[in-house]
Amino acid sequence: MNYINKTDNEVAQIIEEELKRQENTIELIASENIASKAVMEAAGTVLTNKYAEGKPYKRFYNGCDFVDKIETIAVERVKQLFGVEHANVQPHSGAQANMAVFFYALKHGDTVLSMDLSNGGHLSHGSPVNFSGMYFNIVSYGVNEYGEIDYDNVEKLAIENKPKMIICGASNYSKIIDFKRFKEIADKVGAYLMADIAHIAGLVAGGVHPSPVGYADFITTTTHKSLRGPRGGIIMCSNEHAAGIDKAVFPGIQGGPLEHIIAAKAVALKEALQPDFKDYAKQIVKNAKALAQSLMEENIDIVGNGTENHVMTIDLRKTGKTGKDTANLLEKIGITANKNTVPNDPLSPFVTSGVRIGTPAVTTRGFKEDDMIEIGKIIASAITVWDNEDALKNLRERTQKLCNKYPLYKD
Ligand code: DSN
Repeated sequence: MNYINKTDNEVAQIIEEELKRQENTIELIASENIASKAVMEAAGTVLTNKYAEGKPYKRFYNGCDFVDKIETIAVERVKQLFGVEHANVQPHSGAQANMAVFFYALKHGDTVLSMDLSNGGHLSHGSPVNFSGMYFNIVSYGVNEYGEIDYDNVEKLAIENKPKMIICGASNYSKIIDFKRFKEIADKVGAYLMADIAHIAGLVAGGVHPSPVGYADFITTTTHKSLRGPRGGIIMCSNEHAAGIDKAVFPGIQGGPLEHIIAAKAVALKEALQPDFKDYAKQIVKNAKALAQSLMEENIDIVGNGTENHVMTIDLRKTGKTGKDTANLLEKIGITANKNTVPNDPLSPFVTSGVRIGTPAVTTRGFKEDDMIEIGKIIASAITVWDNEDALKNLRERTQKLCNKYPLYKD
């Protein structure tokens, strides 16, 4: 921070405050993680100075020798980690990765079958307020009261609506996704299958969630969730679609790639290729199961009665509390999470009856099952004591104790 301090003390101080917030908070936002110092170092390098429109060794600018090497390493590592034929590491985000697939695979007005946002889907899978919902004909599937995809219903909707593309993969889904079943449905109606594995990419890489490779025509992901890299996106596909996907990313929807972020992606991918990343992925799931169990033992409902991956949704309906108020309350006692709708939520997405929680970030920090049991008890107590300031103070002390036990960064 030496340089920022000298140039812009105002911003430097706010970054310091954010660091303290992260150090002193239990991060349960299911889509967040804690990137390594190596990843952050790569993101903060001279590579930010470089324009490199185009693909490695086929650029529109000179001076790309070194960014070519770095981008090639990143691509090769994606191929190795996920076992895919082709990867494009240039998408600036998961939404951009999804947009590029839409741009390549579809024409304006084509029909897409995807999971509804309020049932766990993503904004860029067809929400009416997103480009995907504005320019394409979206047919949605949801989850049943147990929080599970009803595959028979997906098949029925596919047969009725003949989509050009089916999207699987979610922002809030706590069950294993049956990619094979999705592929069978897509084949039945001649649709492309896109799997957005942004949330579960680290679990797929670590071997604790089945892979969509071999089933999905296009696989998109972010790099900053369970994969634990810098903020960004990746698209994977077979060689058949490689040239078209690359063209859709550039010049289709993006200009110059962020080569400093691509370097950080390469570093994160190297970390994910190490044997201990498999242990990390396993621990994410163990921690999530322990947290769900602890909450349910404390009489807190969880959508689907548990989780099979890294994420779950607290169902607050019987408590009379809203997701919005509960997430705000948790923040007060040092736990960050986000309000989220539950299946058939009677409340609006701005209020909600649920809170989504997940374990990738706390697992990076070193939390184990016993700590998750304690977090479950703290959350349940908070919902019970609600506005009892003394009791909340005591809960804040308990979350601080956990934060002190596991420093955000060890050195
Ligand atoms: N993917 C969303 C989330 O899960 O938080 C953000 O776009």
